[in-house]
Amino acid sequence: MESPNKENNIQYWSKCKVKDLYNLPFMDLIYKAASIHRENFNPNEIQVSSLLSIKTGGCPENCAYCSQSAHHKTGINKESLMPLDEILERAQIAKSRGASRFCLATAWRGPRPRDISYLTNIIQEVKNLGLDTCASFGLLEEGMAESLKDAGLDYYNHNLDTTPENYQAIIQTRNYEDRINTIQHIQHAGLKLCCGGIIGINENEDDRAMFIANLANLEPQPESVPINQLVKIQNTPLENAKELDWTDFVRTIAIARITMPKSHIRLSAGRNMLDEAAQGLCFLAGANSIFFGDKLLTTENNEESFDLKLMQKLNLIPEKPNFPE
Ligand code: DTB
Ligand code: SF4
Repeated sequence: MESPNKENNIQYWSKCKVKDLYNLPFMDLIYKAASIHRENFNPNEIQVSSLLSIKTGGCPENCAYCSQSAHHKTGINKESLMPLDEILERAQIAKSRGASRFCLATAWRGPRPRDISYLTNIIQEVKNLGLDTCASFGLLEEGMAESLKDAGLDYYNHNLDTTPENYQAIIQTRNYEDRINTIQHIQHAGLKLCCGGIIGINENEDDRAMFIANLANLEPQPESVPINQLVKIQNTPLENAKELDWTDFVRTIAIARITMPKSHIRLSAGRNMLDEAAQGLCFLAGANSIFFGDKLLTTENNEESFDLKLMQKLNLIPEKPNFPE
């Protein structure tokens, strides 16, 4: 069961405690999560991020859910790095549509030392547009997180992906400890951590509870928590994964909100598989961040016009961007 961490009074979340939450009657769970949400945030505000793949396809990693792995024949081809002016054009458009954060992603295992200088240049230029920046560049070697931080990077996205127990079933080209090492580099460099993972990958309720408990037990807790639902991609090992019921998605959001009360919980990939009402329920259950834009990395997102209408119907307003004074 839960016990306070003596050093800094942070609550430790055991699997059984999180599972008890997960199994609460649905209405009780949503009510609890919504109450915690409004104690910590304005429930009518939503943080808006925009995502761009700046280096697509041909990834040497073999994540079983991914369209960009060179190990699966998905039809997504290896492209070269997107030119800076195109990246900036996309960032400018995202900003004009209300995004406060621009997330740059690359399909590779991690940057090579010689990649750092052009990555830091991209970060500086995007930051100069008045956007918060987030990078999802994979595993980081010693010193890289500091260089990115010095360039003005605000967030680094590095997911726990799934549980340590389930890790090798989903990804064989790296291990859970590799992820933890990079997370430590990110936090030691003073970068904000964006860390979540993916559900709907044949995990069970125990795995979901453990996955959220592991996120909640990170110290400090991640500032941003993307919860992704599997988008089934043809010719990947998970193309026939068992269906995730929408209530399980909402329950996962709710337990993330309860266990990480001060984090932004992001409805990430697979959001467009939920209808308007289910997305609304996720916001009630504590989700307060979205990816906005018709496309994620390679898969479809909610269309912008759909999201604008949804936000209007639910009276949700974008959280103010953090522009420098
Ligand atoms: C995260 O957890 N979700 C984003 C971001 N981090 C980089 C990626 C979503 C990708 C969805 C699949 C695709 O579009 O290819
Ligand atoms: Fe590569 Fe990321 Fe896809 Fe894994 S999820 S195969 S690391 S692009």
